[in-house]
Amino acid sequence: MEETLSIIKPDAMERNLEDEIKKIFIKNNFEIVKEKKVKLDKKEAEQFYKVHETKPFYDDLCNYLSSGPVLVMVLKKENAIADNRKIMGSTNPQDADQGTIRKQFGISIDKNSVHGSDSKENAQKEISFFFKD
Ligand code: IDP
Ligand code: MG
Repeated sequence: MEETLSIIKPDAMERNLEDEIKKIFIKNNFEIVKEKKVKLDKKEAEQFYKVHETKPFYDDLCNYLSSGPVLVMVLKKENAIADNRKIMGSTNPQDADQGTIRKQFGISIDKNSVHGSDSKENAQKEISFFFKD
């Protein structure tokens, strides 16, 4: 069994899509083992997205992630990290496959509704960033 971190981002929270998105995870055999609704401040968003600090979109990204509440979840199943990335779809919703969360709900490359860890190492880091027990 593997765990990954998922975040329902502010654009999806604003549109009250959290239950609909959670149902997609459950239907795809993920167990939601932990969840909490949080509002990050800018500093926390900067820490979370530190891997992107040299990117031109970093500041906008951190402003956006800290712009409203998000739902943070630990999802568990076999191959959770890769399988979550698969059902999320490509970063840019325009490029995402039919049936993916980003295709269905994403508005733009920045407002793409969900985050998912991209590797074992980052999953561990991201889970402990939000759930320190
Ligand atoms: P991912 O979320 O699919 O893993 P990353 O490359 O890790 O994509 O980028 C993190 C987040 O930064 C993306 O989800 C998206 O919200 C934002 N982002 C990525 N590339 C761009 C861009 O070119 N312009 C604006 N925002 C971007
Ligand atoms: Mg990423």
